[in-house]
This record gives sequence, C-alpha cells and structure tokens, in this order.
Amino acid sequence: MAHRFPPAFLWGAATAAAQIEGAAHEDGKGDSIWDAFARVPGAIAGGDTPERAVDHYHRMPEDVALMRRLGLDSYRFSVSWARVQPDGVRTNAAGLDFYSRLVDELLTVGILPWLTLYHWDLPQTLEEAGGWPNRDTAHRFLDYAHAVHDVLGDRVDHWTTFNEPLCSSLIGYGGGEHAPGRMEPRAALGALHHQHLAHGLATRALRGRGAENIGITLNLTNAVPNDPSDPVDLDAAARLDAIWNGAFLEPLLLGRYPQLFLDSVADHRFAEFIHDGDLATIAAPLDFLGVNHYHDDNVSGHPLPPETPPGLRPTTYARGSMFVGSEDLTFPSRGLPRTAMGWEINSDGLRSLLVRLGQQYPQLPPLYVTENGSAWEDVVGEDGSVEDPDRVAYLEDHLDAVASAIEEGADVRGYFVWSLLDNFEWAWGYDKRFGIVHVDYDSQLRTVKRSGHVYAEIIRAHRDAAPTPAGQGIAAAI
Ligand code: PNW
Repeated sequence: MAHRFPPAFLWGAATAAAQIEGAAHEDGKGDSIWDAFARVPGAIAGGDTPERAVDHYHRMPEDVALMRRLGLDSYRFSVSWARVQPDGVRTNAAGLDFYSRLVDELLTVGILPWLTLYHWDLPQTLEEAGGWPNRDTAHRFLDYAHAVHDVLGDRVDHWTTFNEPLCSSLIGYGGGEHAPGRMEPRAALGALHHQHLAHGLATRALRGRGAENIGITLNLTNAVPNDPSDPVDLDAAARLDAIWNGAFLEPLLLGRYPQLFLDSVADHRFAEFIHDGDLATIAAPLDFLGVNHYHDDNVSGHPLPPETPPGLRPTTYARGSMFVGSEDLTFPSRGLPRTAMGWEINSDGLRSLLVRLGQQYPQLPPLYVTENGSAWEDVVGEDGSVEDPDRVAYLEDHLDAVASAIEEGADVRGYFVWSLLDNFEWAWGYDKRFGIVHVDYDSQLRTVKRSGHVYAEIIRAHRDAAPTPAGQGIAAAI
C-alpha cells in the first residue's frame, strides 16, 4: 500500500487539548466550557470529566517519545485557549510555556508541529459573556491567536484556526450534546457565523505576520439520500449537504452561504448576523483544507418508524437539534456494519468525498485528512498487549481509500489518524476509545495497540519506498 502515496505524503496522528491534557486547573489554567459542562448532571456519560484526561500535561516528553517510536512525520495538537487566556483576556505565560516546550520537544525529534487554535475549549468566562453567539468573541479569538503566535510563531509553520466549527456551533449551541450545552437554534447560527468570522480575522492577521501555512479543519460528509428515487429524500440530502458541508465550505472558499441554507434558516433571521465585509474577511485565502471524516450520512425526509430506538445519544442531557431549520431530517439504517460509536463503516465514502471536493470547487487548496479513525471495545490481553483487528481493518481500508482518491486526482498531501491516544471522547467521556495507543486510565500506562504497530509499519514502508524523504524530511533524517 505504501507505494501508492506520493513521496512527500505526511503521516501523522492527532489529539486535542481538552481530550488529553488534564491538569485542568494547573499553572493558572481557567475553566473551559468543557470543564463547566462536565459539572452539569447527565451531560457526560458516566459523569466523566476532562480534569485528568490522560495526563498528557505531565507526560508530554514520554508521549513525544512514543510519537517518535511510531515514526510520525507530524503531530496535530490543539492549544487550550483557557490555558493561554484563563479569563479569555489576560495572557498566562505559564500556559503558553507548556506549548513552547511541546513544540521544542517535537522539533528536537524531527516531528512537524501541526497546531490547531480552537478545538472546542472556549474559556468559560467568554461563554458567560455570551459565548460564540456574541460577535465580540470573534475579536477575543483574534487577540488569542496573536498571543499564541507571539510565542510560537518562530517555530510553528502549520496553523489551523478551527477544528470542526460545525460541532462547536451547531452541536454546542443547537443540539446541546456538546459544551456549552445550549439548545437555542438562533444562537447556534450566530455561533456558526462568528466562528467563520474569527477564522477570517485570525487568518488575515497570521498571514500579516508572515505565516505561510494557514488552514481550517472541517468535518465533511456525503449526504446520501436513503431512497434516491424519492424526491423527499433527495430534498433531505440536499438540505443536509447545505447545512453540514455548504454552510462551511462556501463562505470559506466562495465568500457566500448556500442559498438552500439561507432559505432554511431564514425564520431565525440568520442574515442579521452577517455584517458588511464579513464574507470577504471569511473568504481569506487558505493554504490547506483539513478534512475530518469518519462516516457518511444516510438521510431521509420521512419520519422513522415509531419502533426505531431513540438514536445514539450518549447522555441524558441534550434534547435539541443540531440541524437548525432542518429538524425533520432522519437517518435510517442502511444495514452497514458500525463502530462502537454506532457510526457506519464505508471507506469508499472517504474516497468519493476527497475526489468530489476537488471537482466541486476549482479553488480548493491542498487537502489533508486531519482526522479519521474508529472506536472499538478494546480488550487488553493477559500479556498486556492490545489486539484491535477492527481498528486495523478500518485503518487499512481508509488508507486505501485515500490512496485511490489520490490516484483519481484528489490533491491529498497527508493523513492524521484519530487518535494518537485513547482519550476523553467529549459527551461519551472515557467510554469510547479511538487511540492507536491504549491508555490504562488508572495507571496512565500507554501501550501501543496492534493498530499502532501496523500504522508504524505502513509509515516505515512508505519511507523505504519513497525516493525522497517523507514529509518534511526531518523525521526520516533522524
Ligand atoms: C471529532 N458528530 O468529533 C473531533 O474532532 C474529535 O475531537 C473527536 O474525538 C472525534 O471526532 C471522534 O468523535 C466529532 O456528532 C464529534 O457528528 C461528533 C461528531 C462529529 C465529530
């Protein structure tokens, strides 16, 4: 398989601050909305919290050594805003110092740092001031981006503004399964627009400071009509595509929202959030687009039969809808196998998505798969080893899909597996494991799973086959 990837293909693994760091109140870190949300009864499965997570804050050098053993070219991590600006305003040098040490550690062993500014952990004080539905939060974000760039701009080359703004707007403020757990359709739309605006403001500012690789990560899907001969399902798929993909891709790439999306949210007076000049700011040129993909969505406009179980909600808390203006959408099963998340497995969806994006948007920048992976109920063997054949199969099939997409013309430059480590899976707490490295949540012992060994082998084989060093060449050179 390795020979099917271009020589400079970048191999990585991804994490996010709130999911791995722990040390939720150390060295001056303030509460993020996830710290606060975890205190709401029923919000997180098992009553879990991000307080300790996998203690990466204290085990960072050990974890970087692990990355080196796996042979990664790049590590995608996020910076916790509440660690850097505990109250959303004042900058905390001790918090930034952690990321400075992380970046140094990565560079020392030849791993390219791939930094995300926002992976969902807004300072709670900013939520109390209105959160993302408040336009001022976009300007706070710009200030935060400056603070991070001030300290890391000399060593970090790859900057991602947001991870999956769909989740941190529509799920956080509409569906309510994610922090801050609000179920207010209009607020969700405000959050969506203001995250776009924050992205545009930060992109322009970082560019002005000389950053050369600036992008954003979106979670994109193929909206599959349940019955392609049924106009009701075709309409449902078009509306899902508009809110899930179009409402993010089009402002960023084309400087406009899709008309179908605007029509479906008109009752919530969405247009009032859009000020003169916003769309031009939002459409600032991108150097790359990160694509997160786990599964497609088989969608219908018909109600599900009454005997259908009430979905796959992890918690007893949320009752809102993330599909603002299209609350009628349903997701019937089409009988495909599913992961422990209940997500359909269909690697061809990743291939077709990557190919389609380039065909649909001529102005598309280079793509990186910034997340892809699967959760399973891993079993630790008596000798301590973890055999995870389902994750191995998922990984191999999806890498094949990426290779096929490249052969069909998609400009995909790298792949980051989700995730390096088992971690705090948001509303699911520690119940769902995505890592290629197992973590014992009592002892914090890390054990590379079979999938981790397989991934390391794929990377090694690629490096051996590649006529020039992989990635930036730095990992191969050590
Ligand atoms: C992504 N959904 O989350 C995130 O970027 C990661 O932090 C997360 O751990 C990973 O995927 C696995 O879940 C998502 O409901 C969470 O559609 C929920 C959804 C999509 C992505």
